[in-house]
Amino acid sequence: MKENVLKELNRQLNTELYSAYLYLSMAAYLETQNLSGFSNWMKVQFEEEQAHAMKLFQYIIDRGAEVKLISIETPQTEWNGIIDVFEHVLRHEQSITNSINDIFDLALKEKDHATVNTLQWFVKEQVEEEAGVSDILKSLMMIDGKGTGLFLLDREMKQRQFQPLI
Ligand code: OFO
Repeated sequence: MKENVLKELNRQLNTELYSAYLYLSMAAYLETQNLSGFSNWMKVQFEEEQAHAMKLFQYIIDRGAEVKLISIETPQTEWNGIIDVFEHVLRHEQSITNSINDIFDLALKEKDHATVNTLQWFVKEQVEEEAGVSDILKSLMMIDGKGTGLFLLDREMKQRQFQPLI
């Protein structure tokens, strides 16, 4: 694998671990807001991001290249309510999409077909992630992030369970 592609894959691995850390921080914050359903949603998100990181980890190993772990940035710990949290999640996922697209472009340029193929999974996943978060944000806006609507939505968020990636 070309050195520049490997470097970007290792950087993305770190970004996925940071995403996990960010969502775990959001889960902790949401517990302080008595939103245990939304906190559960974030804990599942935390697991998903770790699985994304491991997908890249295994891919790098399978290509006979070296995984290089670096320190994970400290995540934000306070937000201004539930709408602020989900606006942040959407912005974050959009930045992940851009990051994946950039590596995809690089892999295409380097004619690294195996990496292009692996990243295709991430491209599709990002469409689903952004759509899911955007739906939740729209529901939160509709109920103005409070009242009975928030109580019911929090109950719905409690149902989310981690599904192993395929
Ligand atoms: Fe949320 O998709 Fe990975 O980072």
